[in-house]
This record gives sequence, structure tokens and C-alpha cells, in this order.
Amino acid sequence: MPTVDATPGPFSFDTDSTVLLVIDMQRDFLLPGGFGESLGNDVSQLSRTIEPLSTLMAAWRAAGLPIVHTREGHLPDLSDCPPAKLARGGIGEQGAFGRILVRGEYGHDIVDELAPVDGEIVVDKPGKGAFYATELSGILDKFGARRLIVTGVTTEVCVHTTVREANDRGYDCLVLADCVGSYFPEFQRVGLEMIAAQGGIFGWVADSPTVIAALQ
Ligand code: TIU
Repeated sequence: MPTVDATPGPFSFDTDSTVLLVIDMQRDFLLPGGFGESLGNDVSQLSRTIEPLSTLMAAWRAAGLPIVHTREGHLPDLSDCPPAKLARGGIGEQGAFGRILVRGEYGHDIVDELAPVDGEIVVDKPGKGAFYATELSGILDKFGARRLIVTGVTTEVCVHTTVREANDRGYDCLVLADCVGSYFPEFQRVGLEMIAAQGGIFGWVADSPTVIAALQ
């Protein structure tokens, strides 16, 4: 069984029960000019994840293993957007890449470098967590998944919400530090520490090259 040198300890994963989850690598969060940058955020803190994640995805695909992508966003009529989220502004408004976080808009889709390939599943989610109001649980069941390798953005928001719930649902989660990003370096550091503290209170943390090496 492949084993990764992780924090707080080794993380072993069966290749027939592990899914690579790629969370919200969307243009509106990652690209200059997008929604994230319009809020005053430094998108380079996120875009540094694209290259290592692209390399990891290539190795994962070469090994014939499953990848599930997610996208945060809403129906064009915003009927699936809670009033409190809508009231904070942005969602559905016109941005540089189309209506912000609306399904079907250019900015809502995944960056070109990490585009899903044929057969990979994309889960559209209205919330921060990837389980809330989505079909993710059933999809993971079909893959027989017991473990998740978790990547994407942002570390302390959609990655944390998803990993915390995945842990409650019984999945062992390995979060890859070089493949998750926060606009705030302090949140990145502390967000990763929170996962692995207390003996791995809701997951493990490692870097992608160790996972790629374990696949060889
Ligand atoms: N995907 C995700 O994390 N959505 C966010 O809104 N994150 C922010 O950090 N804003």
C-alpha cells in the first residue's frame, strides 16, 4: 500500500479506495481580474498551487486513479443561494469574467491548466463544503472511497469545511500543503496546523511530491 510521510504521522492509502478531490480551482478565485482579486486579495497566493497540482493530477491519471473536481456557484436565478450569502454582495453581479459564481459563466469554470478530462466528475456546490446540497457522498460511495487526497482553494474556507465534514463522515483525509492555497499566508499556515494538530484531529498534511513518489 502506498505510504506518505505526513504530519502527524504516515498516511497509507489503498489505490482502489482513494479519490483525489480538487476543490474550486475556478478562474474567479485564481485569476488576476477575477472576483477574488476584486475583493482586494492577492491571487498569487492561490495561483502558486496550479503547477504542483497539475503535476499531481497527471501522475494520478497515469496511475488510473479517480479525480473529482468541485466548483462553488449558483443557478442563474440564484434560487440556491442563501439570502445571507446574497446579502454580502458579489454573487450574481457582473464581474470581469461574467456573472460572479454563476454556473455556466467563464469565471465560474476551472482554470485551463487543471481542466477535467473526459470521465472525471465535476460536482457543483452552492456552499463552502462539498457535501452540502450535492451528490458527492453517492459519488464517493460508487468509487468505494475510504480516503481522500484533498487539494484546492481556499485552505481555511472550502477546503476546511469539506475536510471537517469528510472526517465526520468517516474518510481519512490527506491535505496537500503545496496544492491548497489561502489569500492570507497566516491562514494558510494556521489552517494546515489546525488539521494535523492533536494527533491529526481531522486529517493529515503532506506535500504532493511525496504522494507522487508513493505512486511509483
Ligand atoms: N472555494 C472557496 O474557498 N470559496 C471562498 O469563497 N473562499 C474564500 O476564501 N473567499
